[in-house]
Parts: sequence; C-alpha cells; structure tokens
Amino acid sequence: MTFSRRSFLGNAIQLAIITIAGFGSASALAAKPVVMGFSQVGAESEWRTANTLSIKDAAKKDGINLKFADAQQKQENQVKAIRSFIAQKVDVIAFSPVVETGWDTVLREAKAAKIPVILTDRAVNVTDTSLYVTFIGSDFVEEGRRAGRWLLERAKKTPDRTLNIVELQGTVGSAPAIDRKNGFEQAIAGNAKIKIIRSQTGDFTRAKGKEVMEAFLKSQGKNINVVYAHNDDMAIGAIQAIEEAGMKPGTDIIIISIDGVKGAFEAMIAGKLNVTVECSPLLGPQLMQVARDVLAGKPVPKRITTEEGVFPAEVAAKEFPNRKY
Ligand code: GZL
Repeated sequence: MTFSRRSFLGNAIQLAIITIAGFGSASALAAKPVVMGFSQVGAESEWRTANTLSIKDAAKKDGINLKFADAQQKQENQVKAIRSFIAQKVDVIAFSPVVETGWDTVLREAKAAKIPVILTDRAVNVTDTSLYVTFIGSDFVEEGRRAGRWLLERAKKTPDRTLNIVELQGTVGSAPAIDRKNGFEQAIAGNAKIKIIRSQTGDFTRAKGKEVMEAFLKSQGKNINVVYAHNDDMAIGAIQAIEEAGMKPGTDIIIISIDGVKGAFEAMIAGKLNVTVECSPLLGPQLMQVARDVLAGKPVPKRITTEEGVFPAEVAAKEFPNRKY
C-alpha cells in the first residue's frame, strides 16, 4: 500500500473515530438526564409524606435527576430553594407552594433564567400566569363541597336537629385551606340548622388539630355536633381530644375529613371517623411526564386536575386493602 493511500486511509479512520466520538458525545448530550429542582412544603402530614414518596419514586423510575428541598412549611425556605435551583441551572423547577401569594418575584427570576416552572398540589395567586407552565392538583373547592354535601345527606336522618360545626382549617393562606372552606360553605349555605360556630387553623398537623379541638371543647363542650377538618391529620388529632374529654368521636360528634390517608381508613374502621374525601398525593408519575413534555416543547394544559372520590365509613373496611397511601 503506497504512502498516500495509507495516509488517506489513516485520515479516513481518524475522521471516522472523531465523528463517532463526536456523535457519541452528541448522543450522550441528548441522553443527559433531566435535572428537576423540587421544593416541597414540608413533612407536616401523612398526605405530605405520601406525596414526597410519590415524587421521589417517580423521578427514580423515570431517570430524572431530582434535587429535593423540604421547606418545613416556610415560604422563605421555598423561595431560597427556587433561587438555588436557578443558580444551579436546573432544566425544570416544580414546587408545591405552601401559601398562594408572594411568588411573583422569584417566579419572574425563573422565567428570566428560561427555566420552566410546574406547580403541583397547591396553586399560586400571581398576576402573570405565564410565570408557570401548568398546575397539577386537586380541585379543593370541590373537595369542600363534597364534604358539605355528605353532611347534608347525613342530616336528612335528623331533619329537626341543629348541627353546630367546628372547623379545623388548614395552613392559613394556603390554597387547600381557602378553597376547602369556600366549597364546604357553598354546600351548606341556606340551611338554617347547619352552621359553623367556630373555625380556626390547625396548620394541617395532628398536634395542632388536637390542641385547637381541646380549646373548642373547653369553650363549646356538648354544643359541638360536627367537626369539619381540612385534612385527616387534624381530624385524628381532634379524635384524640374528643376521647380524652370522655366523648365518642364518630358517634357523639360527627367527624368529616379530607385526604383519604390510611390513618383515616383505620379511624373509620374503628368507628371514630365518619367520612374522608379523597385528595390524591400520588402526583409523581404525572409530574415527571409533564416535565418531559414541557422540555420537549409539547403543549400541556394550564390546569391538570386529579380525579378523586368520597369514602364514608361504611366502605372503609372493603376499600382499605386497595389504598396506596
Ligand atoms: C392538599 C395538600 C394538603 C393536604 C394536607 O393537596 O396540599 O397539605 O390536604 C397537606 O394533608 O398537609
């Protein structure tokens, strides 16, 4: 083989190697894992624990590199986490906003950095809705209506009885607390015999729910006929307070709650809780799929609502084995 042919062949092989290597790095770039920054509210309830698990499991299964930050229910920690994700140049930011307001500035910073933002679980109240791509979560107003409608049906058994309700609200300023209150009040509106006599936040936790229920019992005692709790954890705290006051939760006082966590099913099976309205925390798989669609430039709806049901105590034992959270 003459020198010229050998050098041509050598060059051709060299070019091929560079091309493959180049192509290889190109395909490696294309396969670079998506990096998602996720700011979680905290770990305040059984629902939140299940939500975190769903997100972490889904990211792992989907091969998404998840940077997860727990805000311990403080907005300032979420803002810090989002700024950190921007500084790290993540591909996408997702978060469950602890409260509805106060997000415009940091979301404008994410938009300026050209990082798409996905809301999960809770909504934000911003002037410019282009600051987030979509909101994946439940219809909390409908959850409140479902709780109210269940009570109206239950009240038909004792049409002449006045039902005094004490309400354990979720975190002040949070979308679920605002909307669940509104939805419940919409459902019971106009019924003179069914009214809320006390309402206070229990911040979605068992401990605070018990503490507030103790105060309600001290001031209202036997005057309380119903507890409407914005989540199961506060309902379970209220159940403990009612039992310590020598009364029977679920019998002496009707207990209505929202989330549908395992603890609620156990309380219903024990006859201490009357109904739980489902609010699914299993948003992880949907979030990862939507993140990929957003990054692929596919159109996604501005609002993605999770489908949910209502579980009265009568079905609790049958349903319990099917529960995933
Ligand atoms: C609802 C979620 C609420 C749950 C609570 O989607 O934001 O926060 O109802 C949780 O249990 O703390």
